[in-house]
Amino acid sequence: MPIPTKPRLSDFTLGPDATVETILPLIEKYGCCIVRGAVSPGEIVKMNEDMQPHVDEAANNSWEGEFFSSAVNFVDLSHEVLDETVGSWFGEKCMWFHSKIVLSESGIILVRQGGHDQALLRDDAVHCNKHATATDKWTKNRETAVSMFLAGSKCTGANGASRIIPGSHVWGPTRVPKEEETLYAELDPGDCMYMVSSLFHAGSMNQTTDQERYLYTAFYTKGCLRAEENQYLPFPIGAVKQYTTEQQELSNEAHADTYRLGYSLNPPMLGYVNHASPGYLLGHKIDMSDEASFGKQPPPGVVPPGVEVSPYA
Ligand SMILES: O=C(O)CCC(=O)C(=O)O
Ligand SMILES: [Fe+2]
Repeated sequence: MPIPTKPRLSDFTLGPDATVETILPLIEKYGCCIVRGAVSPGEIVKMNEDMQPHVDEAANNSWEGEFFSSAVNFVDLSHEVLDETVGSWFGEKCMWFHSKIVLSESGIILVRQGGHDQALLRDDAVHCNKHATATDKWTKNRETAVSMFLAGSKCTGANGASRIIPGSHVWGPTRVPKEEETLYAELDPGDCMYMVSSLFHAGSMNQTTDQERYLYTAFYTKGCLRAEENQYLPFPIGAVKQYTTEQQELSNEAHADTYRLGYSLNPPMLGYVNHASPGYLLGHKIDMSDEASFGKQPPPGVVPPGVEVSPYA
């Protein structure tokens, strides 16, 4: 059902005893759900301590903690929304393929003082999820990913809490996200927000002078959103380098062979390594703006989607 008035956070907030059964109806209606106290304060303190050296270094983001120990709902919810079974004819016999989630991304988003509001976006644009039509009733097959934002610090409108547009997961391609439709997802440490990747949201400016906004993030995507043959594990990077040309000019075409092996970005950042194109591991000079196509004009004949007006305005 479309949402007639602007929702409040409390409309899609649950306590620590939330289960997939109680979370899912809120995801259906709002595209997101906040679980208060999903992770205990003690665990958050320990996670923050463990991460601090890595944050200080800001280079190597790997961390071997038990990230999901309390927030188990996230794994179950992701299975629930994203796992898929397809029946396909093999001659006259129907074969069934069961696809299960894979971890798509994990990290920390730390917003320090200053910065600026990020533009409202749908994360699933990376998977070319077009949402060709708006719908009154959300269904799982609209989604390519599910994310969780776990607060490592207090997240407030002042210090850069994420902005979200509850209900925007059912919008079609012509509906333009407006700032007046957003809510700040205000969280205390240990609170967790689950979100489907069709939901409009954005990071926000930290207007405080003495606080950092600290968010642990993780995404699951469909197990079928990858190449059929794994091109990365069997081939050591030294072998892949053999395919690279000696050309050093700033031309991404020069590396077309290894791009096709997956050592490249799908716009804007799908397939990144350490926030860069994997081509850097092969010693390529990368023109990120070219490869990631940020701000590029559409090709001739492709028109931007039309514009629909917000009912809240
Ligand atoms: O920093 C945030 O609050 C959210 C950022 C985000 O979701 C994004 O960059 O897609
Ligand atoms: Fe995002």
